Amino acid sequence: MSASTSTTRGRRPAAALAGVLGAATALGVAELLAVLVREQASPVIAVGGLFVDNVPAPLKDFAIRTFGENDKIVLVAGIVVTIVVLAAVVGLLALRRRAVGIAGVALLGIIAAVAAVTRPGSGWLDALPSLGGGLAGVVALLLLLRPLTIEQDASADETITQDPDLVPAGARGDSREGGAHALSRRPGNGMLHDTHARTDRKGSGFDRRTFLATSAITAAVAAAAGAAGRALLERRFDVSASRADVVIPTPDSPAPPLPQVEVGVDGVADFFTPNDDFYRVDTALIVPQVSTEEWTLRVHGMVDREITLTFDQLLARPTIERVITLACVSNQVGGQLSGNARWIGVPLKDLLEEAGVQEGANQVVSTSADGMTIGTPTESLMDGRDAILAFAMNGEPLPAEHGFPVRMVVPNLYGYVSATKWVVDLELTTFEATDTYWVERGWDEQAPRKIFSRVDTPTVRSRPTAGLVPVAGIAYAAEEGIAKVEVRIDEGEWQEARLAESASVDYWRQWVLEWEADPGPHRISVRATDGAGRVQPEERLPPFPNGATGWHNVLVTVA
Ligand SMILES: Nc1nc2c(c(=O)[nH]1)N[C@H]1C(S)=C(S)[C@@H](COP(=O)(O)O)O[C@H]1N2
Ligand SMILES: [Mo]
Repeated sequence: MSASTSTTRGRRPAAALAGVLGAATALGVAELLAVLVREQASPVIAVGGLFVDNVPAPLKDFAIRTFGENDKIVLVAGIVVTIVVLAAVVGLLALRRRAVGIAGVALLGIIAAVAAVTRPGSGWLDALPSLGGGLAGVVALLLLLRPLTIEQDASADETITQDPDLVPAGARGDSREGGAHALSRRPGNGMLHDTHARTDRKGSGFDRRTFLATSAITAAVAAAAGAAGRALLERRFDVSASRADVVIPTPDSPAPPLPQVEVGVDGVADFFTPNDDFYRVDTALIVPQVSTEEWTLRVHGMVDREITLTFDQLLARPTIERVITLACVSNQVGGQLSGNARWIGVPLKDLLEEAGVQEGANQVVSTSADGMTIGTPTESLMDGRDAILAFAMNGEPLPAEHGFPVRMVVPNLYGYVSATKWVVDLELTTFEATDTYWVERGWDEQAPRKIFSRVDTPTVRSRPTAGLVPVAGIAYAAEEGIAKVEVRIDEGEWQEARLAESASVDYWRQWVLEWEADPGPHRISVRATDGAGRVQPEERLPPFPNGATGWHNVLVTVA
């Protein structure tokens, strides 16, 4: 047995590797083919997008909570790992039956192709990367399997028991692995065997050298195709040039000058969140790249006059500049999914008035270039609050991740019911007639923001020294604004914090309390009260289905 054992040892791991390299080739080639279509047609992105759209809300919530803004990387990594595992299994199956291997790879390619053509904004061409990649994967797998299944002399008995694939039909009955391989030597496979240069090497089922060489070449081809594809994709579909060309007009109505909005304590979130630090939440695995040249906005549905705007036409309209705080409904108690920025854009009210909103049109459904739909009460866009079709954020054109070239920003509503990025379409309709993306997934149709307060400093990790320690953070209350913030140490009395000046009810507000801290562990709690006297509730509710509630508590150890 020893001779044959040595020649066939490692065949199974090699077959698994063949599967993985086949998949790598498929993915690499697909990436290259996606250059001809669009980034979203890449199989991993298409399958990932399908997954994102179908994850149950609690899982999505868990992902945001656990991985934060890395959730997309985790998802893509998860898909790649899944593909690698499936591919290894396919490789092993293919060792026994080529047809199963071919079918396995083809099936993965077809699944990805179906995912790609059913994504928002796709066409039939979106199937090309997955199908072409799948084909390349099949070819790679077959090439890699050749040195693993070398034709042998049937009299090499020792090998026969080791290597059931090579058992001639008549000898199969007593083979260790039984009749499962009845189809393992179909003519198609035989052809590959026959053309192999070393078929006559007696007692060798595994030509290691050829396998290693083929593996190295396949891996190189896969990596080169993938890298070239990525580089070309990034070059072809990139809005930086378009973004650099945008000249932001001076707003006709600039933001009013700000009073003293900072408490001047290190560690508190800045009044303005720098664009690079601004939280990002969206379903897009690939940031949609929409240039100003191709962007248009259509306003239609229950309107008297349909409007279509180009980017230049949008900029030519009267513009306003406002500071507006944005928050995600998935923000946890004490969470970071909130940011404050200075936005410049066109008032949505003006645009809707020009279109002429018809009686009963209580919902505006906005659609993004990547197919996201968001439903906003028409009332919230018309009631005089500064709802903006924004093109600038903190003095720059919108960053691509934050919706370049144009997004919606509406004060006092959670992002998922108002803040459509890459927006291209506004349809006046009713809540009765149309459910939007998140509503279809169980989130509430209407979601005004809930009162919120957060301790930014000290933190669990900071070790303040005994004495005066500033406890500081931010607070926000929709509509009425923040009237009071109170802090409690170790379940003691609530103490009123000093508030930075309020610039508007639409912005978050900093606060600070000077705390005479004793050494040892302490628990700091915060709660806010709005202008109507409503106190932030203690009860802990999760973000689903309309936003979290509860007080933020921080444990600190004073040295
Ligand atoms: N096109 C599109 N717009 C979107 C989303 C999205 O998934 N796609 N997510 C919304 C949600 S849930 C939030 S909280 C805000 C976040 O905006 P930001 O990423 O600029 O902070 O964008 C909103 N706009
Ligand atoms: Mo959100």
